[in-house]
Amino acid sequence: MFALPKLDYEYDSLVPHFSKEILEVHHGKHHQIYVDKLNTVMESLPAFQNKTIEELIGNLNEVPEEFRTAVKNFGGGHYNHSLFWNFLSPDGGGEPSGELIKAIVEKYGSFQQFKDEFTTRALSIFGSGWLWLMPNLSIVVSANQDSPINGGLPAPILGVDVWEHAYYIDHKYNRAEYINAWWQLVDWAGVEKRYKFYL
Ligand code: MN3
Repeated sequence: MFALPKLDYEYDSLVPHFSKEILEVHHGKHHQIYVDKLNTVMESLPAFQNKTIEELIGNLNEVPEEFRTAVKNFGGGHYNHSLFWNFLSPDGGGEPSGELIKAIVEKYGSFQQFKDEFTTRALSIFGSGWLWLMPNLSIVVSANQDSPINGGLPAPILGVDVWEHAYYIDHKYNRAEYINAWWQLVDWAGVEKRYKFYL
């Protein structure tokens, strides 16, 4: 059975950038619902119950067709959100350092240019989805609860949830305001650790 991951911080630790209320709803309700629905689907898939979430959504073609969409959506919801919480820190924000900043500057010209491009891409996603930074520092979009690992790509090293449920309580329709708040929480030390893991 899959379980809602415990956060490394409290629901009120990300204030003022993310409110306690949005964490309560986004982690405590939305993410929990993906876990519950995934577990319900898994009851019909006894042969898959020992698989990790990565094995499950990274090999969707092995899942019987009648359950595939449900596993992709609820499994992806669980996987994507588990990454998302881990990308944030009460001590986050600012700029990366070390090998990562060097590589970002090499690819994008400057940290600001990278940030502008990532922000523009996040704002241009129509409807619900995710924007990811991949280990090779390319920027990848996923619709709905799809994930880069569905298509055999490695796990992203950073990403932002642009579903309205991620920001409506704090910012109503204003995704730009939310993305700006999100930048203040990015745990760059963790991003750099994952970046170096793939080097
Ligand atoms: Mn979400």
